[in-house]
Amino acid sequence: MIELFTANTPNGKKISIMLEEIKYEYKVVNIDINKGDQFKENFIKISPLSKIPVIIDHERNQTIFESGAILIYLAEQSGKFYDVEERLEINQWLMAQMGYFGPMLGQHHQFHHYNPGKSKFGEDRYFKISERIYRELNERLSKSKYLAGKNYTIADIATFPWIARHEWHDIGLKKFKNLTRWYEEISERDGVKRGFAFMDENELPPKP
Ligand SMILES: N[C@@H](CCC(=O)N[C@@H](CS)C(=O)NCC(=O)O)C(=O)O
Repeated sequence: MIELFTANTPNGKKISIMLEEIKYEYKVVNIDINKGDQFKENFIKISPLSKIPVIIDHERNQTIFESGAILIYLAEQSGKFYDVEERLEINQWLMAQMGYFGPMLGQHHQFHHYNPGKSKFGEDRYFKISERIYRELNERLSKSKYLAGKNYTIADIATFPWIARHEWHDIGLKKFKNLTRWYEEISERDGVKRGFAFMDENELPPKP
């Protein structure tokens, strides 16, 4: 059994979606990051950077933090969404999500959604970067069905919950035809729907 320490955020949803996709049994432990649960001593023991998500795989007595590392672990364990022959391509798109799409869109959330009016520089900078990410993903998806090629992989699972915050981004997902095609298709997957609703049974990926 997997114990998933998490919150209802894009990084959290990457792992609930993956666990639903591979049909693993798991139990959710809610970490309230707004109240500071991530800084509690017991949590830091399993999450040295005080961040969700973290999993404990009780069968293998293994604790893993960092969502990209968790996705790779679950993909290797299950043999799904991380084909050996496609691994180099998958790794590149997964790392791009971890080091670029997620952190930049996360800053856009901070300036544009949570704290508008506090910093024009921050708002403009991350709006432009987010728009650029939409353009770049749209371009990639004009040549490739999924991010890493013809198959749905953990690179898509990592990126999807971030694009699912498109209403916060205010960029206009629909203007990006290929990204919208990819987004709509992934939104319809049963595992994605279940993983999206892991903390709120009525939550669905928002329509483009
Ligand atoms: N690179 C990390 C980022 C995780 C992350 O930023 N988690 C946020 C919530 S989405 C968090 O736990 N923030 C609490 C904090 O940093 O105090 C990953 O992908 O796992």
